[in-house]
This record gives sequence, structure tokens and C-alpha cells, in this order.
Amino acid sequence: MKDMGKRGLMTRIIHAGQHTDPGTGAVSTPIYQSSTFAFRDADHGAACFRGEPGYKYTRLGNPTTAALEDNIANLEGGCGALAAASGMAAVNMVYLTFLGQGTHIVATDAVYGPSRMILENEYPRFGVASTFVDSSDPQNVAKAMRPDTKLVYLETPANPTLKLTDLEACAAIAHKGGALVVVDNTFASPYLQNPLQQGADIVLHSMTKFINGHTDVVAGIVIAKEPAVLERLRKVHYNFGGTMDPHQAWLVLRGVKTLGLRMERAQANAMKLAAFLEKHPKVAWVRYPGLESHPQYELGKRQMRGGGAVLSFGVKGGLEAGKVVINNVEVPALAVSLGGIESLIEHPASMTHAGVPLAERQAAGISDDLVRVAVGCETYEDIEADLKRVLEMV
Ligand code: LCS
Repeated sequence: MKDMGKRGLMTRIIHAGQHTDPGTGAVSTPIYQSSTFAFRDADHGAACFRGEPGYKYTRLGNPTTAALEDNIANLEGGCGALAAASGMAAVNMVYLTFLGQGTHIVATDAVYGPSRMILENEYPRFGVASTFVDSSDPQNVAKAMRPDTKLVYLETPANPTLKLTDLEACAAIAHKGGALVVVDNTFASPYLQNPLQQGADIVLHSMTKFINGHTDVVAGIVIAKEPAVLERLRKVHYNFGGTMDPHQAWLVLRGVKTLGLRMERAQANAMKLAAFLEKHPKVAWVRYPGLESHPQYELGKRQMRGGGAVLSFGVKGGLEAGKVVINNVEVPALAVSLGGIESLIEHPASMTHAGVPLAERQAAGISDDLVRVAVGCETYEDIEADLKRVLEMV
């Protein structure tokens, strides 16, 4: 299908990057499960290695993976994308490309645990300094900027606090200081938020979550706005080798086709569940970007096309009361991850963010009583009845 730029989001989700196979007419993109590709002759091989179009070796590009990259690049409005073996491989691709001896990164304090942990525990070995701030106030980003700051790394909504960061304001601050802006858009998905249109230079996703959506693949992707940034990333990514397998790419391509349908359903369920929990006498607090009680409700309306499908809440009675909920629910599985077709519930302080030291966790708002629910696409009444039943047990 030509001229994707003029098509609607649902059409682009389904068709962008997809081509009917010229050899067979296959409508579904085939899985090119081949590690290497034959050249017509020596000159053709040399031309491919000089950078002319043509596949060489799957770590350096594969047609199935390319179909997925073109699809997501289109959805995010980027010039291109690089698929990675996991979301963390995507995060690390960006860090490795732009950070080095004598450089500094400013990052949102409440990011996915390992995105912070590798900066604090591993990157200092390479002479990289990091400062974590509550980026929901752009002034905190401004204050943390240094002459050697190369990246401003934002996660919005943040995992698991659901705090939002004003992308336009932070991009203006970062660019004034000569830094690139990276946004982890995993929680919103391209269906609800497009940071490249709001000043970001790079967007990344754990495609393990909403983009794939079926809890059966671990995958990541990085999307760049400008070709120079994409080519710099590509060089690092292909040679460090955290690339994607074609079968993995095909599964994600299969999953992304229903991204819009799933997001609509899951976020409608999340909105209703957030409103139910907020009114429940056993619930101490609820944080969900679609609730008017969210401190950045207005920013969410401006920056996102909906509140998303993840919420966090605390039960009166703290962690022990929260454990009663987590241990007794039947509809959501007690499991980390999010963005799948099914609901999941977890306790970030002891699970996804356990590696972040207590003081830093608390400073970032990841309180011990915080329970995170990734709301799925089940019959809403079943989810609510389940939570209602377990809250009565507290
Ligand atoms: N970025 C965000 C916002 C994430 O939530 C995750 C994983 C990653 C990056 C890393 O992606 P992965 O390598 O796992 O594909 N988040 C998880 C979570 O909250 N529970 O389990 C994994």
C-alpha cells in the first residue's frame, strides 16, 4: 500500500511496512528464517557491503525484521528503526551509542529498574555519570544539566509510578544544553503517544509489552527521528549484536496488527477499574493518568491519546494488606510484565524494582505499598468482581 503518510493510525498499524510477497503473493509477511543471503556474484556482494540495498547476514538486517522496523518507524513518525533482542537491548543500544568516558546522562528517577541499574552499576566503569531526577517537574531536568550531558532519558508514563513528563518542555531544555532526548514510550505505546512529534530525537520500546501484546515474546526497538542518529545507532547495534531473530520479528508483526483494538479495550477497562478502586473504602490511593485526580491529568490529555492500561494503587494497611490482594486475585496473574492481552498484577518494590536501593526507590515514589496492575482485555465485570472480592478479605 502506497503513501502511508496519508492513512489513519489503524490503517498504518495494519499495513505500514508490509508488502505482498513478490514471489508467492503471500499477504502475511513471510518468516525469512535464514542467517545469510546469497549474492548474485562478487560485485553484488561487495556492493551490499558498501551499503547498497540488499541483505547480507541476518545480524546486519533481515526482511522479516525490516518489515517490523518499517511498521514501528511509521507508527512513531521516525526515519527508521532498529529492532533489538529485548527492551533492555534497546535501552543499552542507546546508552552504548551516545555515552562514553567523561559523559553524563540525566534520567527520570522512576524508570524500569534495570534501565536505571545499568547506569548506576555498570556504566561508571566506562566513565559515565548519571543523575536521576523527578522529571515530572522540568525544572529538575534543567537543574541537572551539565556541560557534558549527552542524553536526557525520559520515561512517561513512568514505571511504576505513572508520573508523566512534559516532553516538549524537557526537549527544549535538553536541546538548549546540546543533549539528545530519548523517550521510553513502552507504557503509552505508539497508539497513545508519539514523542518524536513532541521534541524527542529517539524513542524506544520494550515490544514485549503492548506492541506484541500476547505475553509470548521478549523484544525491543529503537526509532530515530533523523538519519544521522539512526546510522550511528545502527553501527553500534549491528556490531554489538543485540539484534532480533526473524521468527521473533514475525511474532511481533503478528501481535502489532491488533495494537489499536487491544489498547482501546484495555484502556477502557483500566479507566473503569481506576474509578472503582478510587471509590473503594479499603484503597488508600490510586494513580492512573486518565483519572482527574492524577496530578498531571491536563498534561496527559495534551500529550497522550488516553490514560493507558497500567495503574498503581495502595491498599490501606500497606504492604501486608496489598499482599492479601496480590495473593488472592484470580483474574490477573501474579506476574511481572505488562501490556499483554491478559491482566497482570505485581509488587514493584520486591519485584521489578527490587534492584533499586530502598532510599532511591522511595525518593522516586516507588513506595512499599504500591501494587501495579497491567489491565488486560478480559470482560470488565470479571476484573472488578475479582478485585472487589479480594479487597473484602483485607
Ligand atoms: N522499559 C520499560 C518501561 C519496561 O517496563 C521494561 C520491562 C523494559 C524497558 C525492558 O524491556 P524487556 O527487556 O523486558 O523487554 N518491564 C518489565 C516490567 O515492568 N515487568 O517485567 C518487565
